[in-house]
Amino acid sequence: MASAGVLHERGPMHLGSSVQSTVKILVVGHFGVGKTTFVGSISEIEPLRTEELITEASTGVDDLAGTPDKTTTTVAMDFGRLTLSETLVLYLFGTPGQQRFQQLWEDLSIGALGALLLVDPERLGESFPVLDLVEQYGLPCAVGVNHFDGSPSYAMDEVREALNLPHDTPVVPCDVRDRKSAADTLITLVEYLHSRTD
Ligand SMILES: Nc1nc2c(ncn2[C@@H]2O[C@H](COP(=O)(O)OP(=O)(O)OP(=O)(O)O)[C@@H](O)[C@H]2O)c(=O)[nH]1
Ligand SMILES: [Mg+2]
Repeated sequence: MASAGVLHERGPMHLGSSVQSTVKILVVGHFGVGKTTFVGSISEIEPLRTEELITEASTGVDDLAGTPDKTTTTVAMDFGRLTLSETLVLYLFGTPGQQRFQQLWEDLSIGALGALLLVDPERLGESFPVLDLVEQYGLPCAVGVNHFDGSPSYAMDEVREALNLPHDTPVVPCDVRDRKSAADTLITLVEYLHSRTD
């Protein structure tokens, strides 16, 4: 199975000749939960970002309370790549978090095998519209609980219960800024996807 021990330094890298499977994964979550940070932390190629400055037009639309230092937002997608083993490569597509870009899910979800749902335990309520989309597009998902500095820590089962998740949905702690943590979270998702095909 996959292992985070193969994390490569970032750079221009071609796919190895031993690669047998490429898997498309969506990285989803509400506004400002850390999707772009996650893809940037983990990608072995220079990540593609589509960030625009948050302008006054978003006043009253985007809730900046949880991330007051945030100045940009994703307007189309993030893209990155992670080689998980000699034979398995993940292509990561981060979705925009703002509800007004929801129609992009239609295209982004095509061919995706599953989704990593990032949640902020302090703003769990904002995850429900995203969970609805995950369900609508039929994406099996694992949940990464992004622990922001200074926020209290929560038991994973509390998060599972609050989000009303099925008992077999993996719920794991995750620091989106940390490459190893991000890789471990993706491995949890891949193992879950694999277990569903057994
Ligand atoms: N202090 C702190 N900041 C964090 C942590 N995790 C994420 N952040 C910050 O939270 C913000 C998250 O921003 P993004 O990664 O752009 O979030 P996003 O989900 O892509 O946002 P949208 O695309 O606008 O929906 C960034 O400013 C991160 O540096 C954390 O654990 N602690
Ligand atoms: Mg983003």
